[in-house]
Parts: sequence; C-alpha cells; structure tokens
Amino acid sequence: MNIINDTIAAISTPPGQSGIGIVRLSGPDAISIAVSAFFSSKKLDRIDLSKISSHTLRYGFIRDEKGETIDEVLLTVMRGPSTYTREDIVEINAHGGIVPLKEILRLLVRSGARLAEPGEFTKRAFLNGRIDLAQAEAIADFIRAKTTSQARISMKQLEGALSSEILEIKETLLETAAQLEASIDFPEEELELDSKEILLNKLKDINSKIENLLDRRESGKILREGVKVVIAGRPNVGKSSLLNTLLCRERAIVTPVPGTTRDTIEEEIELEGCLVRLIDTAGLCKTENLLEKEGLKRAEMSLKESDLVIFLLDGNCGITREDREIFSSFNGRKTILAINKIDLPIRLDEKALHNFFSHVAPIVKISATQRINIEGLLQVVKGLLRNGEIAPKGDEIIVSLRHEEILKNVNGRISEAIRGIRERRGEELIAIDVKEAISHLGEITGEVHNEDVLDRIFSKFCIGK
Ligand SMILES: Nc1nc2c(ncn2[C@@H]2O[C@H](COP(=O)(O)OP(=O)(O)O)[C@@H](O)[C@H]2O)c(=O)[nH]1
Ligand SMILES: [Mg+2]
Repeated sequence: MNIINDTIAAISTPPGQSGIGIVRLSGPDAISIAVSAFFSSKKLDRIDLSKISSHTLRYGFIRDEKGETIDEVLLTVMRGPSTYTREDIVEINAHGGIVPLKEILRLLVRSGARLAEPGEFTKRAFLNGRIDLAQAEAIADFIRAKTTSQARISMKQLEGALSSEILEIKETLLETAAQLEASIDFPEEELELDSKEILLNKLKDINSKIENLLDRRESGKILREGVKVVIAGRPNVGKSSLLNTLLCRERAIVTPVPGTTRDTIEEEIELEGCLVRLIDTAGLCKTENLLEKEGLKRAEMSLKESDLVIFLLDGNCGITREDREIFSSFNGRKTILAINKIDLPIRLDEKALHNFFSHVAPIVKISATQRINIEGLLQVVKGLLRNGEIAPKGDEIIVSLRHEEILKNVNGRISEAIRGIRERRGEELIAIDVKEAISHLGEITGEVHNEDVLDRIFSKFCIGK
C-alpha cells in the first residue's frame, strides 16, 4: 500500500549558528548516498560504509565534486528497522553553520536523495508502523512545547497514553460487533434478553468513557494554549505598568494619560511549569471615541475567554462606581483583586473593600512601578495553578480538536446503536453503527487515514523532523 522507495534528506537542526548541525538521510539508499561524499581521511580515502556496523560513529570529511573539503564531520550509520523511520538512516554531524550544511545537503541531493517535506521522517515512522498517528501528533506537540508541563503531557501521549485508551475502547467495540454478527449469522438464536442487557451496558460504558475523554479537551486546551490571565480595570490604574513589571521589561507604553493602551497586548511567561498568557487590556470605561470603543470591545472579548482576571484598583483613589460596575461585569469569573499604587497614600476604605470583594477574591496589595509585593501577587497565581483551580494538574491526556471531532462521531454512532437495541432494531442495523464507530475510532490512531489528513498533520512539522 505505502511503498516508499526513495531516500529523503534534510537539515535537521535549526538554521543559524550552532555548535553542530545535522543533515539527516532516510531511505533505502541512505548509506550509499552518504558514502559518495564521505572520505575517511584528507587523502581522499573512500570507506566502505556497508562494512560499518549499525549505530556507530565514523570520523571523516565531506568533499565536493572537485575534491574540495566541505566540512570535517562525524557520520552516524543506523540500519533499519531499529531507527526513527524504520529505514536506513545516516546522520552527518557537521559544524553548525548554514553554509556547510546547505553544501552537504546539495551534494546528497546530487547523489540521488530527495529534499524531505516537513515532517516527512515522522510520516515515514507512521507509515512504516513504528508509531501511530496520535503519537506522531504528540511528537509535533513535544517539539513545540514551551513549558515543562506541555512537554511532560506530550511525552505521555507519545508513549501511547491516548492510543492505549482508544485501543481499549476499540477492543470492547470489536467484541460487541462479533456478538452482533453471531446473531445475524444464526438468526434463530436471536439476541437473548440478558445478552442484550450486557451489550447495552457495554455500549453505555464506552459512551461515558468517550464523554470523559471529551471532558479532558478543555484541560488539554489550557495546556496547549496556556492559561489566559487578563489584567483588567479602569483606565490609569496601572495595568500596563503591571504587565511590564511582570515581564521585567517595558513592553507596554505607560503614561499618566488615561486611555494610553488602545489594543490588547499579549505576552507569555512560565509559572509553575505552566504557560501563562498575560493580557493587558484597554481600560474598561464608557467612551464615545471610536478607537477606544474598539479597544474596549477587544478587552471585553479577552475577558470572556480568560481563565483568570487580575482586577486592578488604584489604592490612591478609592473604590469608584466604575470599579464596582467593572467587577460585576466579570460574572463570577475567577478573579484576584490587586490594589495598586500602595507606594502612595492609601485612600481606600478597607471596610468597604472587604465588604464588597473579600468573599469573591483574594486581595493583594502591590505597587506595579515600585515592584512592591509583586512576588506576593505571583504567589497567589502560582497557588491557583498548583491546586488545579485554573489549570489542570496531573496526568491529562491531550484531546486535540481533530480527536474531539472524531470522538463526537464515534459517540454519535454508539448512541445510535444503543437506540437500536432499545427499539429492537435488527442486529444487522445495530452492527452497522458499531462498525462505523470502530472505523471512526481508527482515524485517531491512523489505521484509517487519507492523504488530506496526513498532509494536514505533517505539514505542521518542521523540515528535518
Ligand atoms: N506611584 C505609582 N504610580 C503608578 C503605579 N503603577 C502605575 N502608576 C502610574 O499610573 C499611570 C498609569 O499607568 P498605566 O500602567 O499606563 O495604567 P493603565 O492605563 O491601567 O494601563 C502612569 O503614570 C504610571 O506611572 C504604582 O504602583 N505607583
Ligand atoms: Mg494601559
């Protein structure tokens, strides 16, 4: 079905300057193509790479057509099937400069290799059956991971966390299908009442297992995209100053003029191993100015999508009617109340403050510009991350949008099969639903796939992976 008969090559390390750079080859001719450019000494001694044992390293030189030395390299030969792609792989460890790497790649292509497409090495690992599609997706996630928790979860997925749950569900469905087919083949043995009951329970069980996986979609999303923390409040309370202080750089423009921030500004930091997307917003206030109105719209949109709000008050001003209105517009969203500008005289009525806010949110007093108690504020956010209040903890499985769509289709078929049993439909009709559910399930691990789906998944990879 998938006959791969060419050899691909790519620079597998990022472009730029680095200690070493790696050019990788995979395919039936990987070794012979590498031999054509590799010499074991400066005296143009060729070596017989076929005599090199697998998974060993060789020192030598890459030379061009004119015999000119391109680079001094280490060559790794790995014979399939114990390789990333299950094919023969050669890796050339060169100096990490873009010139030698490109020149080596050019020589390899001249000797018969084809430039690899993005993710093509991993695609071969999938097509050759070393990993399934969910694991291949996990590799892309792992490379993209910006935080330790993202890396940890995608490594679990790569080790088969999702795949094994899918396999378990699939096995139960296969049993169910077999049971149904048996009663189609022997119609006189129509499904007995208690075997119908068992069947029904099995299907219901799968239904709730899939619901459970779908529930994890939200936490997977947070892990993937990060926790959205929106800094909100009236104009001039110090939102942009707080963003800058948290980032330790002057990212947002800060002036004493209200309405300085017109757009939402987003930056990422890592807290407790978790990706946190800090969003500074335009001040929330009533306005007729068109530009400010647009900024307001964006601020409100960010608020709607936020996982946590840092609601900033100006301690030097006291609580205003606007502050109260803004706070009530959060609609019970998880909020930390931060009283800013405590370096100035405090004009807040403590009692009013506690009456109004204490039952809803932790209160932290800070100064954004003087960096007072910023660590205290961070501790509160970290605490919420640690105890799982705003981010998932533990062993989540990443259910991507693609998986979600498939799982919903699977559950649709299973619900139909359950209805079929309850309504005493013929076994052959119920069996069709169960088989369709099995086939949909195979789309997650890639037993069932088409080129479009593969293209969509692997085009997200970098070249050389
Ligand atoms: N004294 C003092 N001034 C602050 C503090 N935080 C912000 N400001 C000042 O308040 C004004 C508005 O700050 P800005 O960050 O632009 O507020 P935003 O409109 O909420 O983004 C600026 O002049 C800041 O220097 C603070 O902690 N103490
Ligand atoms: Mg601002």
